[in-house]
Amino acid sequence: MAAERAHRAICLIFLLLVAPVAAAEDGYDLWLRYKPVEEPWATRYRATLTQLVAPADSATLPAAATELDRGLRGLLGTAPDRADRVSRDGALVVGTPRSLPVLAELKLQLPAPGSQGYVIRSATVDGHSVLIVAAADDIGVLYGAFHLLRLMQTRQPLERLELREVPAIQLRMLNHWDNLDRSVERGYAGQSLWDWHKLPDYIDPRYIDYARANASLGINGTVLTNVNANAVSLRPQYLQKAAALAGALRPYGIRVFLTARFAAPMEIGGLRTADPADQAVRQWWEAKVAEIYRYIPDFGGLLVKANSEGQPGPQDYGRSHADGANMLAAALAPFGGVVMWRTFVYSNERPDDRAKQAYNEFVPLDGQFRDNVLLQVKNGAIDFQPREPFHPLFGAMPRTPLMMEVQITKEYLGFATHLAYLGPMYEEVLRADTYRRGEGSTVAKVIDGSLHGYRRTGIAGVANIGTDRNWSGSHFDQANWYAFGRLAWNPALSAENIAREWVGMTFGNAPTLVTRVVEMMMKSRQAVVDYMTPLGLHHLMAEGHHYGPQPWFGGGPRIDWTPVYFHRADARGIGFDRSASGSNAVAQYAAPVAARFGDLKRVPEDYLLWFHHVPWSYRMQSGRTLWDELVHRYTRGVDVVRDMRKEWEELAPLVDRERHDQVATFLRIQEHEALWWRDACIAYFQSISQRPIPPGLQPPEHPLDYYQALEFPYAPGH
Ligand code: GCV
Repeated sequence: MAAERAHRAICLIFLLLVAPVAAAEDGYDLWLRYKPVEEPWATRYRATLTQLVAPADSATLPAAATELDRGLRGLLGTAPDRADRVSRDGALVVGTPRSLPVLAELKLQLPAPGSQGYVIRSATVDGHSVLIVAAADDIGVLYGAFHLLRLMQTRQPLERLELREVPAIQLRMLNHWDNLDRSVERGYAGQSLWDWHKLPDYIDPRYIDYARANASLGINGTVLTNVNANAVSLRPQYLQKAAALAGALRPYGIRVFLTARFAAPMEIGGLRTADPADQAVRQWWEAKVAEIYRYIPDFGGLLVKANSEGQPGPQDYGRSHADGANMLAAALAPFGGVVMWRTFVYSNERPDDRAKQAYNEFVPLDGQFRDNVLLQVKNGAIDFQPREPFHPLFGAMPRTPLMMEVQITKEYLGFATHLAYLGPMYEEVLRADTYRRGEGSTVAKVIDGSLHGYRRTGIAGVANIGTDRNWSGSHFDQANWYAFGRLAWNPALSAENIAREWVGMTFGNAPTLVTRVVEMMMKSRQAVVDYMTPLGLHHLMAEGHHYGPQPWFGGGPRIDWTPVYFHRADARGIGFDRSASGSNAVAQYAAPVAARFGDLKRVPEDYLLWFHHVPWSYRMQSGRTLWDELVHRYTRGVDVVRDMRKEWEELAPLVDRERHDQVATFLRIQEHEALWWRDACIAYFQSISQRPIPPGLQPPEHPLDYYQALEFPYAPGH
């Protein structure tokens, strides 16, 4: 340990001597900074990129050529000469066989048209060795151009390349929970990017940079409006505005989607019902959808939250979710649009475990949806908690395409200030094994369609993007947007490699910097789990705004919105019994998974209190009692944040001052809040367990009533 520290210190001193002093940056450029490449890479790259042959005869190809020009200019100081045909070794040839006939002659075996894939490979053209970025469709060329730039930004060799990329998932979506008044539900990065008031006339240049960032990851769809939908967004005035946004995003391969408020036929259509069985309602939607397509010919479709948390839906009329979804799907089908129908439904009135309700509601409907409907399922059965076991719906609906929804915004992981890299969380759920078709039936295989042969596939991330100069509210939260996009393209990528890429592109490629920042990132999400909701605890956050801990809260309008409903702590123990002796939610999983989760001895400790009510005296794998382990985990979480602060301080010479300062300040906030979470939760649970703080660990700084008295009436994100 000491030797490792000494080695790190020596590396750091060495870097201090050789590293150029980083100039201040505000984070606006995201991972597309294109800062000058150092030697020997610069010379090497220049030799491989002597000429740019990139015809620009469509809307998207110029975007690719412009990005390459911009990127190469930044990375290499000058962009290679533009030419119509290859005349030198080292030409970069970029296009489709249609735009560049020489690419057709090369018989490149490009990914199929419509697949959005591309190749990057070395070849010989007219006797010259060249580098080719080619695709069957223009959008593949743009994706390939970004890939090439990424290789350079992360200092990868360009010689003898043979890359072929095809996205694993068709719809790679951002969901903006943005309201028409520019507030953002659970958004912590300023206002909504969409300046509805100035649209359609004013196209903020940020829309283009937003599109570039998304295209660099392969994100190809955006839902502009909140799932808690406002029917006004479907009025012509707003459709015109959405059309202007669609026009700005189109060259970057991003299609626009909207949310549909189920009661819109009543609220803006003057009808007396929104019953999907009513002919007038069906006609209203048909006309509305046709109208949308007049404004936005390549409109993607509608995302719907229905009969959930107060939103209207088909059940208001005694109809099923399938009836509601199919009505909209029928209207969209002639235009090629899809319905993404959310499965996030639960009812307070139903006495059943909230975790079971989506499965109970939707599994009986498997096979009843039209073929342009996808069900959008959250990663876990409750609600984007710091750690949830995978949603039991994955694998349980073989005849209905399920897409996955994750949060990129950190509603439950510390808003914008806490450093929590979500790559490992996404990876965890994607790799989770549903066992629905034997071992290896991972969630990734469900959503990429390979497990059940889905014809349509999708994944959605609830965006963390706003008007903040750095887009995401904090520099490190950009990594979550990045990781989501990269995994949406290829769910098999590793979160750690993605972090490495991102750090290189965002902060720089100095090996010490990359290694140490990646280490911080990789432990950061587990730290949040530990100081907020260790051992499978969940939903302990404050009511309403969700800022900070409130495990004692048991009031409010709905029991299933209260922490006491979820942790069930009593004198005997703590945890939600979802085993066969409790709500039996485990039975919703395939038998091998149910057997593991349902058995106190076999359940992974990370999910222990999610599935079991466990005595305080229960002996854990560490040999400690459950109570002692709980206090240890809470403490461990805070300790990791303290370590991250120290590590970040040591990296100051390698990061520009402006970004370093902000991260350092946010880490200070995080340490303070992590301690608050720890102490408040321990103080409360101790009042129930009546057990002493384990020797060597600090008791909470304040008595329980101090934490209970804290109020945050204007906490953001409502
Ligand atoms: C859009 C959670 C959030 C809500 C959100 C809801 C959903 O309950 O707190 O703000 O509403 O999830 O996903 O629909």
